[in-house]
Amino acid sequence: MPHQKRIAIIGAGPSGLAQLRAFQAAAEKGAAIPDIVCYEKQKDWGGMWNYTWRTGLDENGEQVHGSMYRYLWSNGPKECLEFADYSFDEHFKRPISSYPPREVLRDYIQGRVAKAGVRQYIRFNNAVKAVTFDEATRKFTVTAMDYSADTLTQEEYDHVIVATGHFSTPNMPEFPGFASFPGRILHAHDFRDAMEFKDKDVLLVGSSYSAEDIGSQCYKYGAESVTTCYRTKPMGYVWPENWEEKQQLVRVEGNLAHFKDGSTKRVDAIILCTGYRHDFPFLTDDLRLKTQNRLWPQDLYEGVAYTPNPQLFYLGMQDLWYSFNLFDAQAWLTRDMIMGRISLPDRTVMEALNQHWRDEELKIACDADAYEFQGAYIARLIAQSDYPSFDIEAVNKIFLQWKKDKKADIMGYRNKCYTSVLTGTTAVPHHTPWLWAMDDSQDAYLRPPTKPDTRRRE
Ligand code: FAD
Ligand code: NA7
Repeated sequence: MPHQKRIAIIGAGPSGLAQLRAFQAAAEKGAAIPDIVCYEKQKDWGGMWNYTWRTGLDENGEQVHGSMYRYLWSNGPKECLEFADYSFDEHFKRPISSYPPREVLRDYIQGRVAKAGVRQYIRFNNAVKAVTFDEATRKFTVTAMDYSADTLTQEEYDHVIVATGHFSTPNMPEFPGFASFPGRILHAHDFRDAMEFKDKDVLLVGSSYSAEDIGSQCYKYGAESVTTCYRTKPMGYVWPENWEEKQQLVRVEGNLAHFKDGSTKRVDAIILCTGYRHDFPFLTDDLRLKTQNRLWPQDLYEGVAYTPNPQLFYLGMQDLWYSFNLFDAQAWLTRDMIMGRISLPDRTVMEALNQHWRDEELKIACDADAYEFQGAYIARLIAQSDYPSFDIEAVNKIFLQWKKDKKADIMGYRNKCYTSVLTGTTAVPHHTPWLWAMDDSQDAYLRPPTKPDTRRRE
């Protein structure tokens, strides 16, 4: 009898779930799949899309994974992330808007895997503490803390797939004067509810997605003023009247923030929207991916197989334009590499290809180059597996339109509708414009509004 491979998946967020669905899809077609264990430190699946009120440490003393906050709505069109094997139409049975709130997207993510019946593979409340590799046996040992059983387990695997995300461990710079700032200083990772900053003057450090969206949340829920500051380049949108974009923060004195151009602003709170670090505290150094948040992390053959030890895989470690469908393309490819349907070339060949794609990445000059680069990457992966193909050119066009819509109206772009490249269904506008839609629950989203919400400051 041939040896049945054992594989460990770490994380049951969209990437880990994509991996489970990929194996289940192969089993559905009659293939013999490996023995699978998915470790998840939270009590439920969904990864980052689970909301938690907690910050700092969780109920087990583990680092809280979640960085999502109340009132978060998708920041890109859902038509750009739709699973090619499970459409929004199939899940919701009717057209919905293009920018659903977090809870609605979470429901969509879990709908596919509930249908596939893969929950049985997941050990919830299990935090992976260590992964080591034995050169002699060529096996990994995964040590995990099972908090439900209060037991430390150790098991051997032929492959490990790291799907722990990379938007959880904050990159947290310090600026002179922080130690004596009289207000609250927090990282975006710990931001939970914009109502906390109602009537406050808020400063956000950074000029990317978090600064833009948390600033917009603060504006929407009644901050007195919003100031964002940039290190490299401004976001450059047409902001509301009480929103100012400044050069880099240089220091604070009491409540007074000083910026590089010499200007100042009195602020009540500072939110560091300074990004995240790829962090794998459970991996030995020889197994640990070391990268910034970029489109082509080095050492990952086809963006997934860890070149120094290709029995180890990473999912979703790229800077994300595409997301759920990117994880899927990676998961299907990883499955086929593990099941021997795709063979890996020699290390030198893998390294040369990695370098080739890094060189191509370095030529990227604008946003369109970036999502086209990632779209072409996904197309390459899909061509090698049986993941259903979809019209990536058309999705790139939606990204282009999204960028234009944001430029035209940063507070109104979420009211726009796009057409699914899978089903041809055009989204319908949400019943309430985003700026006025205060309740982000799935119930409120899916039912007509009963009364206007008046929480927004006039
Ligand atoms: P995650 O979703 O982060 O899941 C990783 C899982 O691994 C978690 O469940 C975690 O508990 C588990 N885990 C971690 N360490 C361990 C361990 N040691 N042991 C066991 N389990 C572990 N993407 C979009 O497409 N659209 C958006 O609008 C969008 N908005 C975002 C807003 C915010 C504030 C953030 C932070 C991210 C956003 N993203 C968005 C990106 C988002 O990260 C991805 O959509 C997606 O969640 C990544 O999936 P993942 O499975 O790779 O990682
Ligand atoms: P990003 O997209 O990685 O952006 C990080 C931002 O933080 C970026 O503007 C950086 O400026 C800025 N940054 C980093 N370090 C500093 C320091 N020391 N000083 C000033 N500014 C700094 O992270 P986000 O959190 O915005 O987005 C990550 C995900 O979360 C994304 O997928 C969203 O959907 C939600 P730079 O441009 O490098 O000068």
